[in-house]
Amino acid sequence: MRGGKQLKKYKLFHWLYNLWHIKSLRHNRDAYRRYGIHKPLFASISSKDFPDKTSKAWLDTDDAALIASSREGFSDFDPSTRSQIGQWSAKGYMILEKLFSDKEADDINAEINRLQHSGKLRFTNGNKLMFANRLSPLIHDTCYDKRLTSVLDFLLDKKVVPFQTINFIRGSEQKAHSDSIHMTTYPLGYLIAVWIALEDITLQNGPLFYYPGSHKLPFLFNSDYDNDSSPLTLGDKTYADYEDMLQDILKQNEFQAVPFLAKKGDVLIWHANLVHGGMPIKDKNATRKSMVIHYYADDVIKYHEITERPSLMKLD
Ligand SMILES: O=C(O)CCC(=O)C(=O)O
Repeated sequence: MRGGKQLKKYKLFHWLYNLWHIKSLRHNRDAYRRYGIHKPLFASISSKDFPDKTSKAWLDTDDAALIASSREGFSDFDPSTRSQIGQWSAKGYMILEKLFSDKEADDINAEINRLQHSGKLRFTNGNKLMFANRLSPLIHDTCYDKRLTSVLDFLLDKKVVPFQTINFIRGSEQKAHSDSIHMTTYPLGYLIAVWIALEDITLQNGPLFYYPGSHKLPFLFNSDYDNDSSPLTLGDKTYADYEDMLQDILKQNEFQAVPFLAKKGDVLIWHANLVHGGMPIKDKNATRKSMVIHYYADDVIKYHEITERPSLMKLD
């Protein structure tokens, strides 16, 4: 194991890093008070600190088909969006076709290209271009685009704030996972993600896939795969152990993976616990330009279950 990785096992390393970035943790202050968490903002935090393990989002505790249409703002959406909001509780995703024009997608692609060439944006974690929203007013403004946030705010019945953007030039080929173990909230259910196709997607260029209905599976935590931490160190399981556990759960259920064969400008919105990933790339030369935006609800506790770190939010 490399030195950096080894160091990250120790919670002390995270506490010092968090103290250094304490301003970016202030977003949790009111929520800690509201939910009775008596810990310093820089301390480790995990599901062990919270009493319950199920979503409290309104469309998870009740059925959107029954309750959404009577909520203020519902009639402002177009018929397709209204119908898909009604199916949110059952499906855990929705698709907004051609939400972005070709020109808007091209402008984002040109911006990402420019940021890469200037050296400001580099691949990390394999083939991810992270946090372009912190570098570019165009990407930043895209995260706050009302066409997106009006739907997201409605789905969570809370104001959303972007946590991160991830741009891909090629398919991720990422194995099935739920975002909730990466970006976790208390109460649960208050993460939501948007995936924007920045070019046409085919089976050749490694589409995103998702399992409709899988958001109803139990939320998974470190304790579910023996990855519990000690007071000073994180658990010793690997991310592959999490992926294997989820594969086993998927096998025991009837879910069918669906590829998102999007047209440029189409958007997929997914639930905090919807299982998804990236399909294999068949044409190794093909690009698959896309952008993910992960949002949290503004007023909940935001953290990362796997690493037990509170989320660092650069709010503006
Ligand atoms: O775009 C992809 O292939 C995967 C993206 C993803 O899984 C994520 O951002 O959570």
